[in-house]
Amino acid sequence: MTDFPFENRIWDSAETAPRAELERLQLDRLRGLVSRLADVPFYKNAFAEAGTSPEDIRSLDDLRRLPMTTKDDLREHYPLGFLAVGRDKLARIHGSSGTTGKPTFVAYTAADLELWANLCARFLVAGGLRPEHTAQIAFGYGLFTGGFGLHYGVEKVGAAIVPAAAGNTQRQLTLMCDLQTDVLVCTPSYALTIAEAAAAAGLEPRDLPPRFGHFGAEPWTEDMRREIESRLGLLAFNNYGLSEVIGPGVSGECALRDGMHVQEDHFLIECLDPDTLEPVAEGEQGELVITTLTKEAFPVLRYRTRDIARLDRSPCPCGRTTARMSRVVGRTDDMLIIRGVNVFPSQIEEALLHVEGTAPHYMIEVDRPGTLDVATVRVEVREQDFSDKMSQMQALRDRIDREIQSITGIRMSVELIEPQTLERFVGKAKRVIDHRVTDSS
Ligand code: DLL
Repeated sequence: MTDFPFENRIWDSAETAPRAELERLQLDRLRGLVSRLADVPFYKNAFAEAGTSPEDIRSLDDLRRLPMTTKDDLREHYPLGFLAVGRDKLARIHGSSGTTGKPTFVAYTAADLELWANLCARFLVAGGLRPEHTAQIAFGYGLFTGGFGLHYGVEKVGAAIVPAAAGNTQRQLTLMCDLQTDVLVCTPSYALTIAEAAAAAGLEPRDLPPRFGHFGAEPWTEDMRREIESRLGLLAFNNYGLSEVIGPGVSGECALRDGMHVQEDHFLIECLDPDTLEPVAEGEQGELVITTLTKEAFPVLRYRTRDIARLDRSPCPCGRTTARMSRVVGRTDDMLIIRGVNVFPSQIEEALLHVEGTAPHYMIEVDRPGTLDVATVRVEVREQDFSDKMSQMQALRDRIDREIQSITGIRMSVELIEPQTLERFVGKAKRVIDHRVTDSS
């Protein structure tokens, strides 16, 4: 018997459909999607070039014959060249945060918004949200899909919402304590910022009302989960999504927190080698490529997410039959190649969290002063561990140095800095400065 930390509630019976039934539904929906896409100029051309037509889709394996979509394709059809319905059918337009270049826009019909709310409700309920709860949403409300996406998901479950939005951390604490919010929704890095502000205000984890946290929108590690849980005194759940696909709601953890259940009745997910674009072996790490099966306004076919993760199709004791994706270890465009070795920022985070005495606040800077790459990790020392004694600080630096080397395989220069000196984040954290890229562009 599996022990659940709380009642294992399922929002929608579709989440537990037998795999054969699910796959029949997927095939049916894929065929419908391909016919709808034949009216979108980009796909019409891509189908013609690839010589495929909707009639060619006889099994789910035929997906592999269909063309892919990239972020650049969306950019080239800026602002709304991918619309599959008339403007009169639109109910909402969101934008991708895009750190480089123009933003990309994504659109929703009323039916898409209803679907989105239900998909968010599924993972929220799986992660403990109940109608009697009050949820504090500390995501940005705006073009970013985090705020509104989670807002309507919580509303769908029937819980009360405090739409706090991101920022004003002192006020987040006041709202949390005065309104006794049960659930906190934000990015993991903002959860940490809130935890730090709570400690500075003399609040103990047990003084903080939230018992559940739903965090997503950026990579984080298992160690970071433990850190957030112990500092905020809650159970932390991971959820994943991206605006081009729908926003939050693509996948999320159940009470067992052993991978995020992908909502496969609405999204086909592939895990491919990013270089060869061939499927990786089951359980291996690869780039996630997602097809939206049911979205009306802005469907995408085989969208290359650039997110690196693993898929697990083994049954989960919670009863959901859907595949589970691992944490995202990083993005193909976040991956640093330092002296030929591939390093993800999440590996540095993992190393730092293994070393007692450092705060999980860090910045990675990469440069190439001559012909060799030099990576510097600046990391804050915890208040209580900061010391004027050179020998103590040197020993701490050596421990970090060894841990980074053992996890990444390469040496980096480690700089210890005083507590509270690095930037704090209210949305997605930005922890890498790569001068090799910025200085040459
Ligand atoms: O971040 C949607 C979202 C909002 C997801 C709120 C979860 C909660 P974008 O701004 O388009 O959309 O960014 C999408 O963020 O491709 C991943 O690289 C990253 N990401 C999202 N969730 C996770 C997660 C939203 N749980 C990009 N773990 C994605 C790791 C995540 N990375």
